[in-house]
Amino acid sequence: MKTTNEPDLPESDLPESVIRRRTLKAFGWFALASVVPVGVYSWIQNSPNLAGIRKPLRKMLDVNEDIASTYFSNNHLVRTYPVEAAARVPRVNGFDGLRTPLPDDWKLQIDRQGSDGEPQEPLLLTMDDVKALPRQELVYDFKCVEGWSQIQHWSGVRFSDFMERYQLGTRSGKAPSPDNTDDLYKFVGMETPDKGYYVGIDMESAMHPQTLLAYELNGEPINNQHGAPVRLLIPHKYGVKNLKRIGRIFFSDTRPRDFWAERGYDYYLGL
Ligand SMILES: Nc1nc2c(c(=O)[nH]1)N[C@H]1C(S)=C(S)[C@@H](COP(=O)(O)O)O[C@H]1N2
Ligand SMILES: [Mo]
Repeated sequence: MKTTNEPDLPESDLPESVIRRRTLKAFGWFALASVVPVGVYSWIQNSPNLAGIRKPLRKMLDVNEDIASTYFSNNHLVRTYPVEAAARVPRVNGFDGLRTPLPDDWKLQIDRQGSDGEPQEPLLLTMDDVKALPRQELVYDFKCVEGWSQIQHWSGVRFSDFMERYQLGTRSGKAPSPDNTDDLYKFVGMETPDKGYYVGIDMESAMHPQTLLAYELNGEPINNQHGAPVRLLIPHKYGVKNLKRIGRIFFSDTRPRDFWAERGYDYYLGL
Protein backbone atom coordinates (compact mmCIF):
# COMPACT_ATOMS: atom_id res chain seq x y z
CA MET A 1 0.00 0.00 0.00
CA LYS A 2 1.14 3.45 -0.79
CA THR A 3 1.08 5.76 2.19
CA THR A 4 1.78 9.01 0.40
CA ASN A 5 0.67 10.62 -2.79
CA GLU A 6 4.21 10.88 -4.04
CA PRO A 7 4.86 9.44 -7.47
CA ASP A 8 7.58 7.05 -6.29
CA LEU A 9 7.49 4.84 -9.29
CA PRO A 10 9.37 1.66 -9.75
CA GLU A 11 10.46 1.19 -13.36
CA SER A 12 7.91 -1.63 -13.64
CA ASP A 13 5.04 0.82 -13.12
CA LEU A 14 5.95 3.02 -16.01
CA PRO A 15 3.43 2.95 -18.82
CA GLU A 16 4.19 0.64 -21.73
CA SER A 17 4.76 3.56 -24.06
CA VAL A 18 7.58 4.95 -21.94
CA ILE A 19 9.27 1.60 -21.57
CA ARG A 20 8.97 0.95 -25.29
CA ARG A 21 10.49 4.31 -26.09
CA ARG A 22 13.32 3.76 -23.63
CA THR A 23 14.02 0.35 -25.07
CA LEU A 24 14.02 1.72 -28.56
CA LYS A 25 16.37 4.45 -27.50
CA ALA A 26 18.70 1.97 -25.87
CA PHE A 27 18.78 -0.47 -28.73
CA GLY A 28 18.05 2.04 -31.43
CA TRP A 29 19.36 1.34 -34.85
CA PHE A 30 21.24 -1.75 -33.78
CA ALA A 31 17.99 -3.52 -32.97
CA LEU A 32 16.39 -2.30 -36.14
CA ALA A 33 19.27 -3.47 -38.30
CA SER A 34 19.23 -6.88 -36.69
CA VAL A 35 15.59 -7.57 -37.55
CA VAL A 36 15.49 -6.02 -41.00
CA PRO A 37 16.88 -8.45 -43.57
CA VAL A 38 19.99 -7.17 -45.27
CA GLY A 39 18.30 -7.04 -48.65
CA VAL A 40 15.49 -4.87 -47.36
CA TYR A 41 17.97 -2.71 -45.55
CA SER A 42 19.96 -1.98 -48.68
CA TRP A 43 16.73 -1.35 -50.56
CA ILE A 44 15.82 1.24 -47.95
CA GLN A 45 19.30 2.70 -48.22
CA ASN A 46 18.90 3.17 -51.94
CA SER A 47 15.28 4.18 -51.90
CA PRO A 48 14.41 7.67 -52.99
CA ASN A 49 11.73 7.62 -50.27
CA LEU A 50 14.32 7.35 -47.57
CA ALA A 51 13.74 10.87 -46.33
CA GLY A 52 10.72 9.78 -44.30
CA ILE A 53 12.61 7.05 -42.50
CA ARG A 54 15.62 9.11 -41.63
CA LYS A 55 13.52 11.97 -40.43
CA PRO A 56 13.37 11.06 -36.74
CA LEU A 57 17.13 11.07 -36.54
CA ARG A 58 17.49 14.29 -38.38
CA LYS A 59 14.74 15.81 -36.27
CA MET A 60 16.64 15.22 -33.06
CA LEU A 61 19.53 17.17 -34.46
CA ASP A 62 17.37 19.97 -35.66
CA VAL A 63 15.59 21.29 -32.62
CA ASN A 64 14.89 24.65 -34.16
CA GLU A 65 13.05 23.18 -37.07
CA ASP A 66 10.95 21.34 -34.51
CA ILE A 67 10.14 24.47 -32.59
CA ALA A 68 9.01 26.19 -35.76
CA SER A 69 6.81 23.29 -36.81
CA THR A 70 4.96 22.79 -33.53
CA TYR A 71 4.87 26.25 -32.03
CA PHE A 72 3.78 27.96 -35.18
CA SER A 73 1.29 25.40 -36.42
CA ASN A 74 -1.68 23.62 -34.95
CA ASN A 75 -0.28 20.19 -35.64
CA HIS A 76 0.26 17.60 -32.95
CA LEU A 77 -2.65 18.67 -30.79
CA VAL A 78 -3.75 16.35 -28.02
CA ARG A 79 -7.29 15.09 -28.23
CA THR A 80 -9.88 17.31 -26.57
CA TYR A 81 -13.32 16.45 -25.19
CA PRO A 82 -16.65 18.14 -24.53
CA VAL A 83 -16.83 19.87 -21.14
CA GLU A 84 -19.43 17.32 -19.94
CA ALA A 85 -16.83 14.56 -20.20
CA ALA A 86 -14.66 16.18 -17.52
CA ALA A 87 -14.40 14.65 -14.04
CA ARG A 88 -16.50 16.43 -11.42
CA VAL A 89 -13.99 15.56 -8.71
CA PRO A 90 -10.52 15.84 -10.18
CA ARG A 91 -7.80 13.69 -8.67
CA VAL A 92 -5.08 15.31 -6.60
CA ASN A 93 -1.52 14.04 -6.56
CA GLY A 94 1.82 15.35 -5.33
CA PHE A 95 2.33 17.99 -2.65
CA ASP A 96 5.98 18.86 -2.97
CA GLY A 97 6.39 22.61 -2.82
CA LEU A 98 2.81 22.98 -1.52
CA ARG A 99 3.33 22.14 2.15
CA THR A 100 4.35 25.67 3.04
CA PRO A 101 1.63 28.33 2.90
CA LEU A 102 1.30 30.36 -0.26
CA PRO A 103 3.08 33.67 0.49
CA ASP A 104 0.63 36.54 1.08
CA ASP A 105 2.67 38.73 -1.22
CA TRP A 106 2.82 36.13 -3.99
CA LYS A 107 3.81 37.47 -7.41
CA LEU A 108 4.81 35.49 -10.46
CA GLN A 109 8.53 36.13 -10.75
CA ILE A 110 10.08 35.98 -14.21
CA ASP A 111 13.84 36.17 -14.36
CA ARG A 112 15.36 37.96 -17.31
CA GLN A 113 18.86 38.53 -18.55
CA GLY A 114 20.25 41.02 -21.04
CA SER A 115 21.70 39.91 -24.38
CA ASP A 116 25.07 40.01 -22.57
CA GLY A 117 23.76 37.30 -20.24
CA GLU A 118 23.77 39.65 -17.24
CA PRO A 119 20.73 39.30 -14.96
CA GLN A 120 18.21 42.14 -15.13
CA GLU A 121 15.46 43.10 -12.72
CA PRO A 122 12.94 40.25 -12.61
CA LEU A 123 9.41 40.88 -13.81
CA LEU A 124 6.89 40.57 -10.99
CA LEU A 125 3.39 39.86 -12.28
CA THR A 126 0.01 39.61 -10.60
CA MET A 127 -2.80 37.25 -11.53
CA ASP A 128 -4.49 40.18 -13.26
CA ASP A 129 -1.45 40.50 -15.52
CA VAL A 130 -1.75 36.80 -16.37
CA LYS A 131 -5.51 36.95 -16.90
CA ALA A 132 -5.16 39.95 -19.22
CA LEU A 133 -4.22 37.50 -21.97
CA PRO A 134 -6.77 35.61 -24.09
CA ARG A 135 -8.45 32.90 -22.05
CA GLN A 136 -8.20 29.32 -23.31
CA GLU A 137 -10.21 26.30 -22.23
CA LEU A 138 -8.78 22.83 -22.43
CA VAL A 139 -10.62 19.58 -21.74
CA TYR A 140 -8.24 16.67 -22.16
CA ASP A 141 -7.00 13.44 -20.67
CA PHE A 142 -4.48 14.35 -17.96
CA LYS A 143 -1.97 11.52 -17.56
CA CYS A 144 0.05 10.70 -14.47
CA VAL A 145 3.10 8.51 -14.95
CA GLU A 146 1.83 6.34 -12.09
CA GLY A 147 -0.71 4.90 -14.46
CA TRP A 148 -3.92 6.85 -13.99
CA SER A 149 -5.49 9.35 -16.31
CA GLN A 150 -8.56 11.54 -16.08
CA ILE A 151 -10.42 13.90 -18.37
CA GLN A 152 -10.18 17.34 -16.79
CA HIS A 153 -11.40 20.81 -17.64
CA TRP A 154 -8.84 23.60 -17.23
CA SER A 155 -8.73 27.27 -18.21
CA GLY A 156 -5.85 29.65 -18.47
CA VAL A 157 -3.64 31.40 -20.97
CA ARG A 158 -1.31 29.99 -23.57
CA PHE A 159 2.26 30.03 -22.38
CA SER A 160 3.29 31.13 -25.89
CA ASP A 161 0.88 34.11 -25.70
CA PHE A 162 2.35 34.96 -22.34
CA MET A 163 5.89 34.85 -23.72
CA GLU A 164 4.88 37.02 -26.62
CA ARG A 165 3.06 39.58 -24.47
CA TYR A 166 5.88 39.96 -21.95
CA GLN A 167 8.70 39.44 -24.49
CA LEU A 168 10.17 36.45 -22.73
CA GLY A 169 12.43 33.54 -23.55
CA THR A 170 14.59 35.23 -26.17
CA ARG A 171 18.20 36.31 -26.05
CA SER A 172 17.35 39.56 -27.80
CA GLY A 173 14.66 40.41 -25.24
CA LYS A 174 12.13 40.72 -28.07
CA ALA A 175 8.97 38.68 -28.48
CA PRO A 176 9.56 35.17 -29.89
CA SER A 177 9.28 35.04 -33.65
CA PRO A 178 8.80 32.14 -36.07
CA ASP A 179 11.47 33.69 -38.27
CA ASN A 180 14.08 33.61 -35.58
CA THR A 181 13.82 30.47 -33.46
CA ASP A 182 17.58 30.67 -32.81
CA ASP A 183 16.76 33.63 -30.60
CA LEU A 184 14.88 31.37 -28.17
CA TYR A 185 16.52 29.85 -25.14
CA LYS A 186 16.38 26.06 -25.22
CA PHE A 187 14.69 25.50 -21.87
CA VAL A 188 12.18 26.95 -19.45
CA GLY A 189 12.59 26.34 -15.73
CA MET A 190 9.80 26.67 -13.18
CA GLU A 191 9.72 26.26 -9.42
CA THR A 192 7.32 26.68 -6.51
CA PRO A 193 7.72 29.76 -4.27
CA ASP A 194 9.44 27.63 -1.58
CA LYS A 195 11.59 25.82 -4.24
CA GLY A 196 10.29 22.47 -2.96
CA TYR A 197 9.33 21.35 -6.48
CA TYR A 198 10.86 22.33 -9.80
CA VAL A 199 10.72 21.29 -13.43
CA GLY A 200 12.64 21.90 -16.63
CA ILE A 201 10.79 21.99 -19.94
CA ASP A 202 12.21 22.00 -23.46
CA MET A 203 11.24 25.16 -25.34
CA GLU A 204 9.40 23.31 -28.07
CA SER A 205 6.97 21.81 -25.56
CA ALA A 206 6.65 25.06 -23.65
CA MET A 207 5.57 26.87 -26.82
CA HIS A 208 3.08 24.23 -27.87
CA PRO A 209 -0.35 25.85 -28.43
CA GLN A 210 -1.98 23.66 -25.75
CA THR A 211 0.58 24.44 -23.05
CA LEU A 212 -1.16 26.71 -20.53
CA LEU A 213 -0.61 28.74 -17.44
CA ALA A 214 -3.84 27.53 -15.85
CA TYR A 215 -5.78 29.33 -13.15
CA GLU A 216 -9.17 27.60 -13.23
CA LEU A 217 -10.31 24.01 -12.87
CA ASN A 218 -13.94 23.17 -13.74
CA GLY A 219 -14.56 26.90 -14.16
CA GLU A 220 -13.51 27.76 -10.59
CA PRO A 221 -10.24 29.27 -9.39
CA ILE A 222 -7.75 26.44 -8.83
CA ASN A 223 -7.62 25.47 -5.16
CA ASN A 224 -4.43 25.09 -3.19
CA GLN A 225 -4.02 21.35 -3.70
CA HIS A 226 -4.29 21.72 -7.46
CA GLY A 227 -1.75 24.53 -7.57
CA ALA A 228 -3.30 27.94 -6.80
CA PRO A 229 -2.95 30.60 -7.97
CA VAL A 230 -1.45 29.41 -11.26
CA ARG A 231 0.08 26.14 -12.45
CA LEU A 232 1.59 24.72 -15.58
CA LEU A 233 -0.48 22.47 -17.83
CA ILE A 234 1.57 20.76 -20.46
CA PRO A 235 -0.63 18.10 -22.07
CA HIS A 236 2.23 16.55 -24.06
CA LYS A 237 3.99 15.57 -20.86
CA TYR A 238 3.12 13.38 -17.92
CA GLY A 239 1.70 14.95 -14.78
CA VAL A 240 5.06 15.29 -13.04
CA LYS A 241 6.04 18.09 -15.43
CA ASN A 242 2.79 19.99 -14.74
CA LEU A 243 4.14 22.09 -11.88
CA LYS A 244 1.56 23.39 -9.43
CA ARG A 245 1.83 26.79 -7.71
CA ILE A 246 4.38 28.53 -9.91
CA GLY A 247 6.62 30.97 -8.05
CA ARG A 248 9.44 31.63 -10.48
CA ILE A 249 10.02 31.11 -14.20
CA PHE A 250 13.38 31.40 -15.93
CA PHE A 251 14.93 30.63 -19.30
CA SER A 252 18.26 29.00 -20.09
CA ASP A 253 20.22 27.04 -22.66
CA THR A 254 21.19 24.39 -20.15
CA ARG A 255 18.66 22.00 -18.66
CA PRO A 256 17.08 23.49 -15.54
CA ARG A 257 17.08 21.17 -12.55
CA ASP A 258 14.10 18.89 -12.43
CA PHE A 259 12.68 17.25 -9.32
CA TRP A 260 11.85 13.83 -10.77
CA ALA A 261 14.71 13.74 -13.27
CA GLU A 262 17.01 14.06 -10.23
CA ARG A 263 15.22 10.99 -8.84
CA GLY A 264 15.84 8.88 -11.92
CA TYR A 265 13.07 9.67 -14.36
CA ASP A 266 13.47 10.58 -17.99
CA TYR A 267 14.02 14.33 -18.24
CA TYR A 268 11.52 14.90 -21.04
CA LEU A 269 8.69 12.52 -20.09
CA GLY A 270 6.78 13.27 -23.24
CA LEU A 271 3.68 11.49 -24.44
N1 LIG B 1 4.28 21.70 -6.93
C1 LIG B 1 4.03 20.45 -7.32
N2 LIG B 1 3.51 20.25 -8.55
C2 LIG B 1 3.23 18.99 -8.97
C3 LIG B 1 3.49 17.86 -8.14
C4 LIG B 1 4.04 18.11 -6.86
O1 LIG B 1 4.32 17.20 -6.06
N3 LIG B 1 4.28 19.41 -6.47
N4 LIG B 1 3.19 16.60 -8.58
C5 LIG B 1 2.99 16.40 -10.04
C6 LIG B 1 2.31 15.16 -10.35
S1 LIG B 1 3.18 13.73 -10.17
C7 LIG B 1 1.05 15.14 -10.89
S2 LIG B 1 0.34 13.71 -11.44
C8 LIG B 1 0.26 16.36 -10.99
C9 LIG B 1 -1.09 16.18 -10.32
O2 LIG B 1 -1.86 17.34 -10.45
P1 LIG B 1 -3.21 17.43 -9.65
O3 LIG B 1 -2.94 17.29 -8.20
O4 LIG B 1 -3.82 18.73 -10.03
O5 LIG B 1 -4.05 16.25 -10.13
O6 LIG B 1 0.89 17.47 -10.41
C10 LIG B 1 2.27 17.56 -10.69
N5 LIG B 1 2.73 18.83 -10.21
MO1 LIG C 1 2.03 12.17 -11.42
